[in-house]
Amino acid sequence: MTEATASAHPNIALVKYWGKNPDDQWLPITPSVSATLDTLTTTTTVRDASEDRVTLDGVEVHDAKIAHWLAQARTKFGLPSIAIATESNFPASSGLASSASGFAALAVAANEAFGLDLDFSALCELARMGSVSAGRSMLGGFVRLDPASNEQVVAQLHPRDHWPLRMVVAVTDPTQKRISSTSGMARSASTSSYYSSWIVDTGKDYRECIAALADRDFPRLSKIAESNCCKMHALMLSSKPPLLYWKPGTLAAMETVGKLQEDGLDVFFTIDAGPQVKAFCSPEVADIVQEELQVTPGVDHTINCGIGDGPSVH
Ligand code: 2P0
Repeated sequence: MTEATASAHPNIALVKYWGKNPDDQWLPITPSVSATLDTLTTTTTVRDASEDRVTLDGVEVHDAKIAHWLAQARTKFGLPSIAIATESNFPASSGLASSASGFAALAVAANEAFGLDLDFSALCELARMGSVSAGRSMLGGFVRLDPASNEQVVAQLHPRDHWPLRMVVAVTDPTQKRISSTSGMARSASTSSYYSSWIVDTGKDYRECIAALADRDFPRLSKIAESNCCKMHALMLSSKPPLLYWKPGTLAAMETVGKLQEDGLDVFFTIDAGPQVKAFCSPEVADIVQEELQVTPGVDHTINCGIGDGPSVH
């Protein structure tokens, strides 16, 4: 039997991706920068089968996103019928980037199981065919995804030991979001009058973020990451009908981060297409950030992560 297992971690964007290239659904319209996490992990086993089957956390499902990926991957890379069994140690589809770790693990496992022998660029493409952000989980540390790059679209900016930041996730609602990122960003592109400004601003934020990371300049990174995140949520809110991913606990956790900043702590927030708040901070203050977020009203629980590595084959 042909079988392989691979693991990958989610990544959290410091400069966000929200919008596809209209001519290439596997490429974003803007560049983005992320940090790959440790602790949160998706592990996926693939093997050949008489028909496609998908099991998520032990339950057989029909997952439209995986079915779409299979159809694309079959056409482009000649995948046979496969059984996919995938498990994550964190909630799926709730703004914790489970599709990024999921499709990164799936691409690596499929490449291994079926001897596709893809180079890094093709392997990233296979991951991006599931979710664009999965391309960023193909590497550890600090990663950029630049659709206009003359070199690799996905590249590592720095390995994880360049800057051992921590990230505390304040989980305010672990249930699945109602509007997927794919449909949300299509709505923003077609209905928001802010969309063209978002594209221009994100290009600037991308360059600023890369400079802040290179210098390990926390105040500069904090300012650009919070600003870019808030611009993405303004874009979401300006879509018609509006996209509101926040819960009351999301705002309360943002306030907690703001109070900790006033106390002089190196911490900033970022929020994705879901209600969880991610607080990046220096390692010295991670425990106090976690304690304060844990007692914030509306926060269900917290998870404390470091910067992690790229995918691994078992
Ligand atoms: C990001 N997000 O840069 C942004 C911020 C969500 C908000 O990448 O349509 O699951 O599958 O390419 O990759 C989530 O979008 O979307 C995402 P598709 P994906 O992290």
